[in-house]
Amino acid sequence: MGYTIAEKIIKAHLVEGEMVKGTDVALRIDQTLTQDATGTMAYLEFEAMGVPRVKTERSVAYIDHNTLQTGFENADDHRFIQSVCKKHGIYFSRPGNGICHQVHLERFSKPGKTLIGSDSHTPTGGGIGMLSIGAGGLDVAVAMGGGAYHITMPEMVRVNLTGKLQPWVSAKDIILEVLRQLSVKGGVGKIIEYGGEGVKTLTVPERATITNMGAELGATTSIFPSDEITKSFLEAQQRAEDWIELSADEDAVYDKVVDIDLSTLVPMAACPHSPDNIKTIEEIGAKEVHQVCIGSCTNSSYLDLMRVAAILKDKTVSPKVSLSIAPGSKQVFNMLAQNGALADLIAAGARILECACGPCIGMGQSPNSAGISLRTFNRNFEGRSGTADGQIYLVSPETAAASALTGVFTDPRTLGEAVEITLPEKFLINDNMIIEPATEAEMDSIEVLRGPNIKPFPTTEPMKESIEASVALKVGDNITTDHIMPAGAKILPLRSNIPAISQHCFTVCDKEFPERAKAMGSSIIVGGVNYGQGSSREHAALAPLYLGVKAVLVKSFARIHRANLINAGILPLEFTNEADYDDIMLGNEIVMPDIRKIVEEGGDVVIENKTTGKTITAKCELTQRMRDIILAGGLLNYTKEQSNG
Ligand code: MIC
Ligand code: SF4
Repeated sequence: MGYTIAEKIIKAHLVEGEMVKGTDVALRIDQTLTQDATGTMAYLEFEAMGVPRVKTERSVAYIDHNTLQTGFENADDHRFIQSVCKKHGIYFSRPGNGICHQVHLERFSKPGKTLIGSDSHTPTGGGIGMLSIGAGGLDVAVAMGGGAYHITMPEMVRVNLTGKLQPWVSAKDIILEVLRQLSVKGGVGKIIEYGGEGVKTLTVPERATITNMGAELGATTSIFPSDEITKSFLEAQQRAEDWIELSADEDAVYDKVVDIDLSTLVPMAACPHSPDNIKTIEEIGAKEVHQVCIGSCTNSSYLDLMRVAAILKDKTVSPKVSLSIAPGSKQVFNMLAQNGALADLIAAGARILECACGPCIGMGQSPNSAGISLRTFNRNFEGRSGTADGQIYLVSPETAAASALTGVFTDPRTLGEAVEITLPEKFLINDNMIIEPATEAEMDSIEVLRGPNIKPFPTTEPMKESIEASVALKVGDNITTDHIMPAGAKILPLRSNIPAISQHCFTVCDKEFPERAKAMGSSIIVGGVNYGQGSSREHAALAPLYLGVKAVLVKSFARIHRANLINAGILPLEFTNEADYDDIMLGNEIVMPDIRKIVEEGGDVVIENKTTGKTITAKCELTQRMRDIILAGGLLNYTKEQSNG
């Protein structure tokens, strides 16, 4: 039996377990990446582990999320990360150098290698044939220390691409079609692999748009083969030596196959408030548009922005629209500046932002109230833009640019002859914004610089014999990490300060939650299906932990968030019988007798509801390692226990 692309990489990196679906496998990690919003915590955790120098082939820290610097907090975080990197062997990408996934793709990604990153869009690297997985900061810290990364061996889905995209239809429309077919939970527990003749029609940045937004499927990761197209991209980045060929065996076995004929696709949008709420631009009709934002790790490559510049050239943005553009990296920005495309964007009236996440994470550019905003981004969760009633549509750069000109939803196919942009034979290479770490001889003399906003990682205790708690919150289906731990310009600066950030936990759903949970002392949260979808932010577990949450009881979980709960020592429970969700209410007092023993030995968890008198059971399917982590009170305690023997 042959192997899929992902199986080949997993096999070559397997340090524990066997490639049996649904079982725990531990992988050797070649590269890690962090960004600043999750990075401070990850490096505090790394420091707490006491490893002097990273043991990976390449670890890189990016500053791209918190670049507004409305107070001292972000700048302090940047300084802290820069000094930690210098000391411990990590490359540091300075603010202004670009969005982590775009820069990593350009400068560091390697086909056939493994990468974990403390950001859910790390799978962008799958566009170059790298097994790239989003994880919590603590998992990344452990990997930097040389520890393996554990995942449940996923199922394999093949997306078979045939044909060729019509003019004006874009890679974004391909992933929107996959989301339409599979939904935001369709990828949970799966790796999505792209194959078929249609793959040869897509460049690496286009493939990366698709794997990036595979995060919205809930997938473990997505991956493309590494072929001649990958080779020419790496050659153009002057990294020809990093290329290897990689493809699935003819007789590789997939659990599911999805067929997409590229020639049948049309321009689409993900409508408010979910990335899988797909309509064609034609179906939406000539609806008014108030704002257009082009950029983010999904669509800010050289190709994307050159196409936008060609559409906007010699025209003016509609007076009804505010158009902002954030190039994905300094490489892209610089190339646009040198070839004149930047001048075309400026002349058309685009508001040029720095190379960073910016509006994607609510750092500025919030739309007007009830404003309709077309964005080339990957997430349109309610409130994420910073405007509670903002209506966010996710579209391709072509649709975004066409609509910016007209002021209404515009199918780019109405623009006439398509613009032909090809990848350059040589990208502009200038890594002067990437700072190398100190040598081993110098590292001891480097001082780590901390600011007053940087508070230590919360301490946790080993699990108690039984849990007595109250229900502090009951929420519905598809709760995102933006509900649990909102971001945006006001809250993001508190990412290094768990006591302060926890005051904002779940406030978009229920303003009283933080105070109530604290007053209860020991509490649980009840939720529906796909709880915790979206970001990898471990703050969505650490803030509840700080507020006294002991367990989260839901119908089903999203992968990274579940792992983050376990890493924080919070028990992830799933209703054995989903109908029991209806009977458990806010304020109910519950007991989980002998919970420590159940976690140790396995089996269903018994939950006695003292308020209603009803007893229900919940599933707690954990691997042995996960059990040990929960019993120890989280991954940090567990890792320390392990290294103390
Ligand atoms: C996001 O897109 O939600 C983020 C901000 O990049 C997060 C990480 C974070 O919350 O810091 C992600 O996707 O993991
Ligand atoms: Fe940044 Fe947005 Fe990408 Fe997250 S999704 S890494 S916030 S650009």
